[in-house]
Amino acid sequence: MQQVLMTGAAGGIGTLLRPLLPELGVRLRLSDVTDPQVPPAAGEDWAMADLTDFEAVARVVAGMDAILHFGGISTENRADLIHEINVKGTYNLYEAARKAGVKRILFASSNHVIGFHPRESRIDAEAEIRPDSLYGVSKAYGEALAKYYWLKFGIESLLLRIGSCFPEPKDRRMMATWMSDRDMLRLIGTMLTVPRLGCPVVYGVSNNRESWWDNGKAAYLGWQPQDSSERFAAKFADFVPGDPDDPAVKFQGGGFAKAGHYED
Ligand code: NAI
Ligand code: 15L
Repeated sequence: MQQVLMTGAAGGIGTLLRPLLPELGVRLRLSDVTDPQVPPAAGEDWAMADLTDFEAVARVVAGMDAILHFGGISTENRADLIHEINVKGTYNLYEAARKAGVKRILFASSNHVIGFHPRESRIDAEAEIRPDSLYGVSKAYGEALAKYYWLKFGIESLLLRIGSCFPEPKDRRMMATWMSDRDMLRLIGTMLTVPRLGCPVVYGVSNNRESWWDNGKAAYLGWQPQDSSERFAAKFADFVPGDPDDPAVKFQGGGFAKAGHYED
C-alpha cells in the first residue's frame, strides 16, 4: 500500500478532500502547521510540521512514497511571508523528498501563474508564464523547482494549476475556473497510479461550459474531469457583465490581476 503525505491538510482543499481520500486505498499522513478544522477521525495520522522548518518537514516526509503538497500561503500576501513559506517551504519539501527517496509529488500550483492572460485566450501547458501577483510568482517558482527535481533526480511531479476548488463557484468568474472535489480526487488517483507521470502542467478545472484552459498536452494521463459548474448556473442568472477593460474582468486571474502591489 502506498504511503502518501498531504501537506496543508487543515486548509480548505484538505478539509474538502479528507472524507474522500480513503477511497484511494492508500495509507495517508495528514500534515499542517495548525490544527484541523474538523477534528481527526479515528485512524487519521496527523503530523504537525511547519514548512519553513526543514527538520520538521524531513520528519513528516520520511517513509512516504508520494506527497500531495497543498500547504502554504494561498492568496496574495506580504513578500517576506510568501518567500518564507511558499519559496523556502517548497524548497524544504522537495529537498526532504529527495533525501527520503519520495517518487511522486503533486505540487498545488495556481492559475495565478498565468493570471495575466486575457479571458479570450485558450491557453495550454506551454503558455507564457504571466503571474498576476507575488503569490503567482511563488507558484511559478514552485513549478520551476519541481521541474528541476524531475530533470536532475527523476522525481515526478504533477504541476497542478488549480482554478477554484471550493464546494461551489463563489462568483461568475468561477463558473469558468471551478474544480470539484471529486474531479480533484480522480486526478490525485490518476497521479498516484499512472505508469508514467513525468512532470506535466495540468489545469485543475472541471468540465465547465466556459473554459480558458486546454489540458491536451497532459492527455496521456487519461484524466477526464466529470463534473461541471453548469449545475450552479442559476446562482448567477442575474449577473451583469462588468467593464471589459477592467483588469478584474479582462484577465483570467480576476481580482488578483486588478489588485495593487502588496506592500509591507
Ligand atoms: P488554504 O489557505 O485553505 O490552506 C493552506 C494550508 O496551508 C492551511 O491549512 C495552512 O495552515 C497551511 N500552511 C500555511 N503556512 C504553512 C506553513 N508554514 N507550514 C505548514 N503549513 C502551512 O488553501 P487551500 O484553498 O486549501 O489551497 C491549498 C493549496 O492549493 C494552496 O497551496 C493554494 O495556493 C493552492 N490553490 C488553491 C486554490 C483553490 O481554489 N482553493 C486555487 C489555486 C491554488
Ligand atoms: C487561488 O490560487 C487561491 O488559492 C484561491 O483562494 C482562489 O482565489 C483561486 O486561486 C481563484 O483564482 O479562484
